[in-house]
This record gives sequence, C-alpha cells and structure tokens, in this order.
Amino acid sequence: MKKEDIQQVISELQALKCETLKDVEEARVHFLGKKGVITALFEEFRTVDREQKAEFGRPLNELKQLAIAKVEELRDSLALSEAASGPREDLSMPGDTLELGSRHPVSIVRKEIVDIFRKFGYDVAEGPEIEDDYHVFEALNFPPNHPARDMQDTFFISAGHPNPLLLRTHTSSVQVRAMEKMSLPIRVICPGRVFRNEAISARAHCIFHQVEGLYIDENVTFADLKQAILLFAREMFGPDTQIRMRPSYFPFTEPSAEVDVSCNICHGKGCNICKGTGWLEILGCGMVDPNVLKASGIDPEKYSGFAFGMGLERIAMLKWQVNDLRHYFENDLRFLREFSTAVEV
Ligand code: 2U9
Repeated sequence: MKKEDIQQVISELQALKCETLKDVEEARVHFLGKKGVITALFEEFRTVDREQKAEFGRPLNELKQLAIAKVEELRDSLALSEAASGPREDLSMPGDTLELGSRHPVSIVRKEIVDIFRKFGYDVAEGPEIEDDYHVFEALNFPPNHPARDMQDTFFISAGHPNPLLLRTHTSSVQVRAMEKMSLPIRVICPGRVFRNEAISARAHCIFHQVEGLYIDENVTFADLKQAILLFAREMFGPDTQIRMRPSYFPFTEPSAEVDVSCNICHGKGCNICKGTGWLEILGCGMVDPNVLKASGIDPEKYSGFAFGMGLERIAMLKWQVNDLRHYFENDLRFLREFSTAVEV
C-alpha cells in the first residue's frame, strides 16, 4: 500500500463534479460501493504489516469520511436545484372551490313563517298536491257554481266524475284533512305548493306557494285572530309593525278580512313599494264558517276557529323588493346567488 494511492483518491474526490443526481450515485458506487476504489483500499489495508497499520489506518478512515461527506454534499445541492427547476407546487394556491348552493328565497320565507307559528304552539301539517273536489271546494263551503271551480281557474285531472281529481288551488284542503283526523283543539300551519290556471305574468304564476293556518277551540274569537296576526306580523316584519284589517269575502270564513302591515320601507310615509299608501297587503283571514266546521263533523255551537292564508312569493317579493314574480321560478343562478348570504332567522 502506498500513501500516493490515498492521495490520488483524495485529489479525485476534490475534483469531483456532478451534473445530476444520477452522476452522484455513480460516483458513490465508484468510491464507496462494494467494488469501489476506497473499499479496495480497505481490502488492501488488511494485508499490510502490523507496524504499517498505524501509518495507513487513520488516513484511510479520513478518506472514507471525506468521500461520504462529498457524496452527501453533492446530493443535497443537486436535489435542491433539481426541485427548483422542475414543476413546482404552489402551496399558497387556494384549493378547488366547491360551490355551495343556497336556500331558495321562497324556502327562506316559508321557514321563517313556519318557525314563528311553531313557537306559538302550532303543528305543521302537509297533504297531497293532487286532491279531490270535496277537500278543495265542497268541504270549504264553495257553492256548486263558484268561479274557482271553473276549468279556467282549476287544473282538473279527471272530469265528469262526482268528486273529480284536481291540483289543489289552496292548501286549505290540508286543514280539512286535519279537522277530519286530529282531535280538538286544533292548531295547524300548512305550507305547500298550489296550482291555479292563470296566465303567467309579473304578478301571477300558475304554481305558487302558500302557508295557511287554522286554530279551532272553544270560545275562539275575532280578537284572538287579530292578536295572533299582530304577533306574527311583529315577529316577521319587526316589533314596530302595525296591522290593519279590511273587510273581505272568502267562502270558507265569515267574517273575513284582508290584512295589511305598515310599510317597513318608508315606515308609513308612503313609497313606491307601498304605492304611497304606507300599507302592504300580506294575508287574508277570517273566522271559520260554521258550514266548514259542520262539514268536517265539528259542532259549530260548541267550537269556533280562525284561519288565515298567505302567498309566499308575495311575502318574499315584499321582503327583498323583487318586482317580478317570475324570478322565483326561473332558477337563474344570478338571481338565486343573491340569497346565498341571506340570514335565516
Ligand atoms: C279551513 C278553513 C278556512 C284559509 C284562508 C285566506 C283567508 C286567504 C289567500 C292569501 C293569498 C290565498 O295565497 S293566496 O292567494 N288566502 O286570504 N285563506 S282564510 O281559510 C281556511 C282554510 C281552511 C278549513
């Protein structure tokens, strides 16, 4: 073994340059691999005389450490530069956005109304959209030739039958079914979709949504109705809301009234939303007609009740000042996205 052999490998290591990580691996095999030059020197070292061992042992170990350090240094610097030049991941990039849907404005309004009446102790009841003439008209005191029964107002499914099938024109049929099934007293709120054979315009649609309510017990009076509507209006439109009632007519209630709330845009001063009147019409109501109670087997001498109904699209139009009802049915995402931040209460 000669000192020059060790020096020769040191010089080689010092001059070593690598372009790629593959070059580094080849260099490692060349110097430190099983058949590498340093391994060969260690093999040779085993054969040197005992007296010479001390002379070669230390430089040989230092050579091995030098080779290991050199290989590591080259590997680290190339790994860094290869990562820098290759395709890089931008860790600050936002992830793929999952677009969230939002509640439809009519659903928001329905939930608000239903939640208010639930708080007042009402149960929620739902019923079939395809109904029969009895539950939509007959049991609700509609005279045989009432215009609502006309083909022009109602979508009939089967005609020429004593109790034809039809698409319900109001959710009142659900209250009729509640009166047939539930025990008294009854407090129900009935949200649902209804159908009327109307030409579609900015103010009317052939499909719309209602919430109707019914309360039947002993000694229910018009004063109870007025108070229930006032409390509802204040929950829905704010604590300063005023209501007024105007006489009206419905076959199923007597007396009947239409209810206006004070305009929450101009606070009664008059604006284009309330058309200068300071009032907005929100619902219809009345005391359940004794004939309606009788038809469902409830004794009108013992029980009385009130009922009310409102159109959800109309309430939603007032709430968000939407001037065309058709927006609620067209599912234009630009319109629907307007409600993605709407707060549900
Ligand atoms: C039963 C007895 C009475 C429900 C009522 C109204 C008045 C009313 C309209 C509001 C706008 C319908 O959506 S709308 O076109 N509704 O004005 N509805 S009282 O009366 C009932 C219901 C069921 C057994």
